[in-house]
Amino acid sequence: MIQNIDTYLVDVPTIRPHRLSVATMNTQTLVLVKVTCDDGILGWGEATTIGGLNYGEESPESIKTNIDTYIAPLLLGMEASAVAKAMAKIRKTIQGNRFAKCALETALLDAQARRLNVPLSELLGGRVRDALPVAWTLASGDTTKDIAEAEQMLELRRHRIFKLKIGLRDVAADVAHVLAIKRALGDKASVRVDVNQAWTEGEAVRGIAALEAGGIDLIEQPVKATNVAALARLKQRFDVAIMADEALHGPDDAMALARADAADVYAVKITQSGGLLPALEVATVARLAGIELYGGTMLEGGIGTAATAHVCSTFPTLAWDTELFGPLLLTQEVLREPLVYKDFMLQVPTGPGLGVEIDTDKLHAMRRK
Ligand code: MUC
Ligand code: MG
Repeated sequence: MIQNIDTYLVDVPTIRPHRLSVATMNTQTLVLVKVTCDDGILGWGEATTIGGLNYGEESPESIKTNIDTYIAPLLLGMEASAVAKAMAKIRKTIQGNRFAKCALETALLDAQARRLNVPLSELLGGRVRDALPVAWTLASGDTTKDIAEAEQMLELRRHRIFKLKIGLRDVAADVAHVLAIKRALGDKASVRVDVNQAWTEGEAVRGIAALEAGGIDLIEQPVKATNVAALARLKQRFDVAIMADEALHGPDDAMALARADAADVYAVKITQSGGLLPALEVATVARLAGIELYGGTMLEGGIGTAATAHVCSTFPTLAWDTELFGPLLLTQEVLREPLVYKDFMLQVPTGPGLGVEIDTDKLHAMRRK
């Protein structure tokens, strides 16, 4: 039986300011959910977002309040091992709130996989890979600093894929910044950009033409999420791969974008998809439509990052790798043992459930009171 559901907000400073077109992050607020079951098993989930309400429609505070007030009461007393029934009830009764739903589904599946003593990936169909290549985001806002940061990551053998956050400055300045970094790194690294919706279609045409000519590999969400027609025109116009991120909120969007032939690649995010099983559905739509996959992040801590790693470990192909570096951007760890990053890869945890443990003493010291 589901006995208790607790939610926590944890404010953690980032290792440096992280500049996106929609927000500059000096702190990340982790939203953590604990499900306690009457057989003594605990499950954890995460619903972290970026920049309060700057990135998405759910804020950390609204996620916590909505779970505490409206969603948790629907689940209390339900059979904890009947995860699909519990999620069906929530999905039928609660509108929107995809991040909150994702955290609850993660916690229920974590608990059930622990009960069955298997890694969570095995409840999702089974893993086909045990490690995932991980991109790093260069977003200090300074070209020289970004190049030094990239060189250091290559030296440490931590990352050889770099995503640059652009869209804050004018197109010419952003293009000059990106191409300076690409020239400095050469063939040692894959360089990609995320515009986070900042460009008009005209700016995107100019920007993408220059970036494609300069050897950039991937262009993420260049235009407004709602402007699917423009995304589709850009996809038809350019050879460089175009990726949908903010335009993709689960299986229905995956289907609509596929019908519109609007993207070469989908950034699969468990929170944006509304849960782990909807994220698998996004991946299935992509596979059937010939769209490639990328494991996306909302810069979650260890719980959400591990959950996404389990999901990505099951994809038959993962052509564009992942950006599951969230915990590495944070100055403090909430896990007892951090996730393992080595040889440019994140190791998918192998223990029961998510395969990671929360340090409860640290959590209680760090949580927002
Ligand atoms: C996004 O838009 O993809 C992912 C990496 C990063 O730095 O920000 C996120 C959000
Ligand atoms: Mg993005």
